[in-house]
Amino acid sequence: MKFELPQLNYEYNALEPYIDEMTMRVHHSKHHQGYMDKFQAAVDGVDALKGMTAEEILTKVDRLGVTEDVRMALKNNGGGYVNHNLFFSVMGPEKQVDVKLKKEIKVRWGSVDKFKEEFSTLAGKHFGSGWAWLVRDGSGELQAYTLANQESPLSRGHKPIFNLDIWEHAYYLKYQNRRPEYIENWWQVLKFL
Ligand code: MN3
Repeated sequence: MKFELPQLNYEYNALEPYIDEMTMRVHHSKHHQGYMDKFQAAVDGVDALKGMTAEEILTKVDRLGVTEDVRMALKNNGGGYVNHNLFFSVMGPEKQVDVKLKKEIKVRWGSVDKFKEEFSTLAGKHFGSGWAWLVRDGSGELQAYTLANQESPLSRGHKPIFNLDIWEHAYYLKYQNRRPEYIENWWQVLKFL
């Protein structure tokens, strides 16, 4: 399969002042592109993967019967590609509130504010590079957790709803070591809540 880099449906400066233009530009055109190119190269090297979507590959990444080097290349770069596709699509300059999701969050966490607090704490405490996730697990329940590096919830049978990038490249130019401030501001550009 020939993978494509989804274009943003907003400008690089559209998330200012919460996420700055330079961060968005480098993140999308360099980091995201880089993951995609390396993923493409790994997939092109294995005939059996050629008909599969990126999501299928990540879902089955531990059962593909490929060498450990290839498995890690698929996991890291395929995860990087798919995780960023979601991340850039769930943000925007205008809210598109998901009323049904909000209702479900209220049932599960008591209130949207309580959910945000828990999610922010998880994201703030995560050690090293990774992502914070809201997912639907195998039985359809909402779950919030963090995963290291570019690991995808798809590989554990969970369906991602939205994600927050907590790699330093996502915030360092503007926020340096102030990850909690980045997280707090990110809620402003998450479309759904
Ligand atoms: Mn990133």
